[in-house]
Amino acid sequence: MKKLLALLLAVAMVACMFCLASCDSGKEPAKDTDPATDAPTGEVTDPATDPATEAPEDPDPEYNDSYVNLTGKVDTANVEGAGAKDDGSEDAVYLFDGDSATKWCQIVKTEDGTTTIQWAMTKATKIDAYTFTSANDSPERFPADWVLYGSNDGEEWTEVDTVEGATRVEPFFTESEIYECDAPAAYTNYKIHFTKNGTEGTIIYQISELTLLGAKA
Ligand SMILES: [Ca+2]
Ligand SMILES: [Ca+2]
Repeated sequence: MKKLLALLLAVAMVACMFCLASCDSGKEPAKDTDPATDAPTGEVTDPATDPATEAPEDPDPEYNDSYVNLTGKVDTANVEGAGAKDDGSEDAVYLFDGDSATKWCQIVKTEDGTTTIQWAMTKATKIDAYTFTSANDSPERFPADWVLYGSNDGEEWTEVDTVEGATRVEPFFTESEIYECDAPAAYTNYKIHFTKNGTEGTIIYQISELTLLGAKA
């Protein structure tokens, strides 16, 4: 009987040691798959959620009936229009990044309260229409009056479109109606002279996206 008890005790001890060992080894893989360390890395490198992979030249389904999105043909190295921030984080180039979370925001200090943004296309491109997207705050900064010009030498400019009394676009991050150009033609350079925003006395203009559209043939 004593022998049997001793044997049972020995078996129990071995089983217990085995259990401890396997619990221990079970902890190791858990450290490697810790979501706190792995998840953020996965998000940053996930191509599906990286804004840089969202090519703006892809036709936007919203315009499929009449237009294709030509914003990807903007030469982003040749966009002029300083923003309000010294670090350049609100410059006009952010109108063309396909991200409504970034914006062009300019505090106008000219006497007549007007300001101009300018950009080049990678090649002469006919812009038939365009939209503005509102930004993340302050809807009163949305422009009301402007003139769009085109040029092929950067010196002689031709009026392409004039808008007066545009409807302020709300809520935040919302795309405007489609503004159709009065006199579209192929140009390598474009500029917009903003002459008035939506609120008397406001000297700040802001838009998050400028989407350029070409009519379908
Ligand atoms: Ca943007
Ligand atoms: Ca028009």
